[in-house]
Amino acid sequence: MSGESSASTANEKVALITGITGQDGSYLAEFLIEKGYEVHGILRRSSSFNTGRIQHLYEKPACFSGGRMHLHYGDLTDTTCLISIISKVKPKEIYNLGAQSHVKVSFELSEYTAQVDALGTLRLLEAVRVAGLEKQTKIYQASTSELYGKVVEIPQTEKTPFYPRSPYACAKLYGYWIVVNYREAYGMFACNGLLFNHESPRRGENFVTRKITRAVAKIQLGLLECLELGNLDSKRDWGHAKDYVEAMWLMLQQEQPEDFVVAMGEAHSVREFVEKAFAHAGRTIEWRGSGVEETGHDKASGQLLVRVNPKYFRPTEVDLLLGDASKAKQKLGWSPRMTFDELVVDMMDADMELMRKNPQA
Ligand code: NDP
Ligand code: GDR
Repeated sequence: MSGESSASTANEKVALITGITGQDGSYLAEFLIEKGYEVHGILRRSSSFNTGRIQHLYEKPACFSGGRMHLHYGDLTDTTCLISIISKVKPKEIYNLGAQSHVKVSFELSEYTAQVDALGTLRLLEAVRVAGLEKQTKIYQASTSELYGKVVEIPQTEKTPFYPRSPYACAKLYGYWIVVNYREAYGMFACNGLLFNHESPRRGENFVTRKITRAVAKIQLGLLECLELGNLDSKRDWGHAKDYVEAMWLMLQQEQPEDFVVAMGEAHSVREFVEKAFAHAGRTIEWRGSGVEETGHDKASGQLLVRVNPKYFRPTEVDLLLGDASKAKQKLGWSPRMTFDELVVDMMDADMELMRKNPQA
C-alpha cells in the first residue's frame, strides 16, 4: 500500500490524514487534492473493503492505484506505525480525524474509545516529535461540540466551559487538552477545531441524520415499514461536511495556531429533521402520544411511520448544541455555503437514488 509514497521536500504540499476513509476524511482528501496537495492517508486493516468513500480519488479506481492519494496501513493504537509513517512521509500538515466517533457506542466501548480518541492523539503528537518535525508540521485535531455536553452557556463559543457527557466526549477532552499542552510546551503548530455536527450523503449509516434519510427513502420505496429512533427532542447545530473540511484547512493556513468553533448558529431537533425529510418525500408527519409511547403517522393516511425505541436512548444525553462561529468567520473568513434545508435535501436525494439503484444498501 505504502510503497508508492514519496517523502516531502521543502515547499511541497504534503498532507497526512488519519481517518481518511471516514466522512470528513473523504471530503478533506478531495479538497486537498483539488488544491494540489499530495495526500497520504492512514488505512485500518479490515476484513472487507473500507475505501468506498475514497476509491474514486485513485487515478485507476478499479485497481486502487495512481493519482495523488497514497494509503498506508496503520492505526492510532499503534505507536510504531505512526512514527514510521510520519518519518517517511514528512507531512507539512496532519489532520487527525481518526476516531471511534459514535457517542452511543462509546458507552459500550469506553476503553477502546479512550485508546483511540485520547491516547491516539497523544501518540500522533509524540510521533511528530520523535520524527523531529515538531517545528515543521502543522496539526489539526478533530475536537468536537460534544465537549460542551451539558448546557452551561448558549450559544457555545471557544470560551464556553466544557462538561463532557459520554466516554467519547471525555476521550476527546483529553485530545483537546493534550493538543493545547503540546502547543504551549513545545511550540508546535497544533489547533483544535471545535466542530459542531456536520452531515452529508457520506455520513455513517448509524448517525441520526443518515439513519433518517435512509429510512425515509426505504419507506418511500416500500422497502421498510417504520423508522425507529431514540430521543426526538435533542437539538443539534447541523451543517454540511463539505463546508466544514474547508474550515479545517483554513485553520492550518494561519500564522498562529488557535482553536476555532465551526457551526451554523442554528439548532434543530431530531423531530424537525424527521419532519423535513418526510416533507421532501411529500409526506406530513402527525405526532401522537408522548415519551416512549410517541409515534409519527402520515397525516393523510394515518400510516405509522416513526416509533420511539428506548434502546437508542443514551445513559447521559446532550440536549442542546448551538455554536457561535464568529471567530472562525472573522479570522478565517469561513462561512458555510449550504443551509440546513439544503443539507436535508442533499441527503434525501442521495439516499433516494441509492435505494432505487440498490435496495439492499
Ligand atoms: P467517521 O466515523 O466517519 O470516520 C472516522 C474515521 O476514523 C474512519 O476513517 C475510521 O476508519 C477511522 N478510525 C477509527 N478508528 C481508528 C483507529 N483505531 N485508528 C485509525 N483510524 C481509525 O467520522 P467523521 O468523518 O464524521 O469525523 C471525523 C472526526 O471528526 C472524528 O474524529 C470525529 O470524532 C470528529 N468529529 C466529527 C463531527 C461530525 O459531526 N461528523 C463533529 C465533530 C468532531 P474506518 O473507516 O476503518 O472505520
Ligand atoms: P452525536 O450524533 O451524538 O451528536 O455525535 P448522532 O447523530 O449519533 O446523535 C444526534 C442526536 O440524535 C439523537 N438520536 C439518535 N441518534 C442516533 N445515532 N440514532 C438514533 O436512532 C437516534 N435517535 C435519536 C441522539 O440521542 C443525539 O441526541 C456526532 C458524532 O459525529 C460525533 O463524533 C461528533 O463529535 C458530534 O456529532 C459533534
